[in-house]
Amino acid sequence: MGSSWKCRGLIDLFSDKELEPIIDKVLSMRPLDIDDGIAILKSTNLFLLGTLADYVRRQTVGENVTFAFNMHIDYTNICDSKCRFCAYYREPTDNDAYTMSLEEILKKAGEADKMGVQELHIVGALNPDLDFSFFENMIEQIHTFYPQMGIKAFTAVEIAYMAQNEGITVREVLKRLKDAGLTCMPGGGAEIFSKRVRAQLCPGKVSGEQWLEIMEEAHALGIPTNATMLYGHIETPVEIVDHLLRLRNLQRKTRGFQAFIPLSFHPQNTKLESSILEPTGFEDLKIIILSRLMLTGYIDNIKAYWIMLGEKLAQIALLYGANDLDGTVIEERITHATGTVTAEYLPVEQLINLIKGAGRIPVERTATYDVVKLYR
Ligand code: V47
Repeated sequence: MGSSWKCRGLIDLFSDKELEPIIDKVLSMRPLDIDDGIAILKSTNLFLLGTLADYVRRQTVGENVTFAFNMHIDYTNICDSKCRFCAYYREPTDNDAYTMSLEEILKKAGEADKMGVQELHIVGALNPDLDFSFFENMIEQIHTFYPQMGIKAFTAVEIAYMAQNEGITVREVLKRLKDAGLTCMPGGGAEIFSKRVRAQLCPGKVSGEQWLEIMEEAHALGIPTNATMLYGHIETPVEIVDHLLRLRNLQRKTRGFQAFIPLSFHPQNTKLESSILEPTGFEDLKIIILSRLMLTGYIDNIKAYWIMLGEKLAQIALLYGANDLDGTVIEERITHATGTVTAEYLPVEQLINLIKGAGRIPVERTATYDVVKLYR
């Protein structure tokens, strides 16, 4: 019996007339459209949808769950953008405003190297006092001293800001960073592409269209990138599905996205604290399911980011479509600024335990998803 028939049998257990067209499309590997995405978001049949997402995950990436031994270097919290969903940014005059020097950053990279870190995740904020040579030197020196470490650095938003401040093109910025040793780019700053949402939450940031153009430019230069989506604030179901479809359209053209990371909103310590409750576990799992089902055939790696989901829900997300668990995440500051109660970092043994506990095979990966080590 084929595996889609076995899946069909399970699905019949949770029978749901409204989801029949989606079930048919998924089992025959046809792409879902905007109405399918909205129907998934409106449905409460979590077991059925989870079974479908898990089926698709098995067909596309198998039983391995990748994780990175990674360290975050959040080089500054002084930011011109002042997004309403952010708890991390500071004014230059705030007591806890900071900017790391190149020496401090190199010291951290050295510590990371000693620990066996494979991926440095370097992001910060839009700090007008930092000029392009700071970023170029940072990447160049880390790459020179620690050439074996993957450098995943700077969101599309930071890239646009560097280009604007330096008076050069985005392409020139990306090219010079790649020449300096940049391996790939994180997917931050995507938020939700909707103009309506961006006007209310982050009017100082590049538009959704500009974010996508910068990623297209990076992909054209051979820089792989990730993509994110911040959900659980003022966005509508249509805006969520539209975000995923726009990513799919670009991926069809470039094939440059290596992973998709849904980011669950944490309102604490932000301007939205008093008006918005954080997403429930049910919503978090639905977004993981939706991501797997909408992006199948386009972006294979769906990341469960335990810093935002919590370790236990991130583990369960592995049964609902996720295949990548991020990561050891040493020294993350952006989400921790919301007062989140997740651990400071997870040792490799704990990641392996979570993955094995979900019945899957842990695989340590590089920043570009090559296998470092398989833990049977
Ligand atoms: O761009 C900001 C989001 C992003 C909050 O590419 C918030 O591998 C929730 O992009 N609650 C930064 N989210 C994190 C990020 C990321 C994380 C892990 C892996 C990768 C990757 C990328 O965090 C920001 C923004 O979208 N964010 N504030 C908040 N209060």
